[in-house]
Amino acid sequence: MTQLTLHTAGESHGPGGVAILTGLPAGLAVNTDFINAELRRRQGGYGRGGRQRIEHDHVQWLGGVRLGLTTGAPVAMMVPNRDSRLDDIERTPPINRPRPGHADLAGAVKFATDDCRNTLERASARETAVRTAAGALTSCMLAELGIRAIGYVTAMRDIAIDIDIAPDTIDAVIADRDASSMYCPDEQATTAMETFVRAAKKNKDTVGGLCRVHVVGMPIGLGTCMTRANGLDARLATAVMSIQAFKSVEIGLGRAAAERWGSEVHDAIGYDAAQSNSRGRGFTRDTNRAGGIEGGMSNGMPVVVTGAMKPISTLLRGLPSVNLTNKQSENSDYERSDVCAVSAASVVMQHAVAFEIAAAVLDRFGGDSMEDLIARIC
Ligand code: EPS
Repeated sequence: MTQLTLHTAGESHGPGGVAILTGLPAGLAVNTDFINAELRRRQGGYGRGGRQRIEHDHVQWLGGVRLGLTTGAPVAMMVPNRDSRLDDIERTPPINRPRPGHADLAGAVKFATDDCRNTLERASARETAVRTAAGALTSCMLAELGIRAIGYVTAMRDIAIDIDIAPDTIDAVIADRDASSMYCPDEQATTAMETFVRAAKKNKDTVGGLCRVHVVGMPIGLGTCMTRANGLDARLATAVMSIQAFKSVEIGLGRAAAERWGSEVHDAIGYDAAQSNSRGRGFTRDTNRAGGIEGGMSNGMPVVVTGAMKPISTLLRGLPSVNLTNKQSENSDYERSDVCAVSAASVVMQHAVAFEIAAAVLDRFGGDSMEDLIARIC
């Protein structure tokens, strides 16, 4: 059994995004319809830009899948781009005025060029399309194990919701989320968030927000306390911070825990023998301020992760910048973009978290086939 790994390649305006997943067990039913539905969700959300009217994102299987099942070989997949023009210098010209907040300037200096184009082509959030497809495939594996993740928008500027999600309520929250143009499972908050997006558009500005992912059905002991870099919290933090435009990540109460007494933070432990055969082994908590992780390991409660997405770096109004060809002050270049992509980010984050949970499940229980894995998980 090899460790679950993911590598992606591909540029925003190249032929497409490709991903190679190694370590998935054989015999996993590949739910292509679910994966394509998640790709369409990633393209949606109030405030998305013109690219999403061009692309019809869907996954193409290139390896490791046969007759609808994984074979145990590396799984290769592609999300093709309709807007493919990487070598067309007229339609994909140099970018010499870096956008503050994007990878443009640091990339130009790092790769010793005054053209930010190659940097932005790879740094673009377009890469999250194939990353979402790969994560959604691992969500298919988790679903067969009774583990489910839900991602949604939980806050924007001074609007915030705070909800608990359990295995018997997740479907209702998914329904509320999917009824929202902002992917926020609260009608009033959705309306208020839409107002912020309209204000940003009117002011030729952009807006970010907070995304939250809950994972229910969690076994105890995923991750480790023995090598802290492999702690489940450490791995989830890395996964969320790897998503374009994310600037912070919190587990459970997160930063708020630092502002409270210990007696107001730590989740008291109970026991109910009637639940001893459940995933939580009968141990109960009345609160979940730890966000389902203690000492780098899952404790059987839902994992709760919150990520902060900064506003998109490409502003219609531009921002003060420098022309790299002559170092003269000029406003930043404008590239087609979104006003708000926080809804899309909640989809990307859901499947980035799912990928790490799947990796931790395979680390703890292993199994070259789904049959082995299902027999072992507890
Ligand atoms: C995106 C694709 C990109 C952007 C956006 C999101 O496509 P294009 O650059 O051709 O418009 O619309 O990415 C950014 C704004 C960015 O700065 O990364 C996507 O598919 O999510």
